[in-house]
Amino acid sequence: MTRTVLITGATAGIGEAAAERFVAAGWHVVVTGRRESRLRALVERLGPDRAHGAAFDVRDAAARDAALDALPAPFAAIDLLVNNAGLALGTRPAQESDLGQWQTMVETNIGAVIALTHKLLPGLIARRGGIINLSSVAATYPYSGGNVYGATKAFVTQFSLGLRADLHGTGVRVTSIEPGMVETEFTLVRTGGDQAASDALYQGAVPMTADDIAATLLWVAELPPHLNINRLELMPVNQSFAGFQVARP
Ligand code: NDP
Ligand code: 8X3
Repeated sequence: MTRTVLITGATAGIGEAAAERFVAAGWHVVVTGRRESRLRALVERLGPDRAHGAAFDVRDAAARDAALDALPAPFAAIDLLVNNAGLALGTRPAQESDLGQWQTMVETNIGAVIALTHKLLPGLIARRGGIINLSSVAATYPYSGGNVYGATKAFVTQFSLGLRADLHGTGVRVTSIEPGMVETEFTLVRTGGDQAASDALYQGAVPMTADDIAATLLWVAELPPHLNINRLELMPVNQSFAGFQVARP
C-alpha cells in the first residue's frame, strides 16, 4: 500500500529535495511551507496525484490545524512526519543578538515541532508509522554565534530520544538527523538575505547537498520495520571540529 509522508518546509532546500526523493520512491507526499507559489510549482512538478500542498506558517496554531484537518484522501492518513521546517537567524554572539530572532527560532524549531508531533501522534501510533526530526551538529557542538539555534536543535535531538522512550512498544520509529554544512537557503535566511555571505561560506568547501540529506531521509524511512536509527550525524568531508578557545585578558 502507498505510504504518505508529511514534510514541513518543502519550499526549499532539504524539504524540497526530500519531497522529490519520496515521490520518486512511490510515496504520497504532503508538502508545506509559507511560500504558496513555490508549493504550487512543486506539486505541479511532482504530480497532483502524488503530492498535496498545504501553505501555512508552522508557528500559527489555527492555520496549522486547519490545514492538517482539511487534508484530502489519499493524503490524510500520515505514515511519516518529517519535521524539517526550521531556521537559524543571526550569527552574532549572545550579547549582541536580537531577542525577537531568538523567539522566532524557538517558536519555529521547537514550538511547531512539538505541536505537529502532538497532533499527528495518534494517527502515527495507529499506523505504526514514524517521525524524522531535523536536528543539527549544532545540537552537539557549540560554536560562537550558534547560541539559541544550537539550543533549539539540542531540544530536537533530546525530544526525539524522549519520544523513542515514550513510544516504546508502539512500533513507531523516531530518528534525529543531525547534519553539518548543507548548501541550501539556510545561510541566506540566517544572514537576512546576504547572498555574498552565503556564497562565501560554501565556496570551495564541497558542502553536502540537499539531495544528500534527502537520500538519507528516504533510506531511514525505508529500513525494515524492526530497525530504528536513533541519531545520525553527517558532515561533509571538508568540515570537522575546532579546539577550545582560551581568553587571556
Ligand atoms: P532552507 O532555508 O533552504 O529551507 C527551510 C524551509 O523551512 C523552507 O521550506 C521554509 O519555507 C521552511 N520554514 C521556515 N520557517 C517556516 C515557518 N515559520 N513556517 C513554515 N515553514 C517554514 O533550509 P534547509 O533546507 O537547510 O533547512 C531544513 C532543516 O534542516 C532546518 O530545520 C535546519 O535547521 C536543518 N539543518 C540545516 C542545515 C544546513 O546546513 N542547511 C544543517 C543542519 C540542519 P517558507 O520560507 O516557504 O515558509
Ligand atoms: C546547520 C549547521 O553548523 O550552520 O544546522 O549550525 S550549522
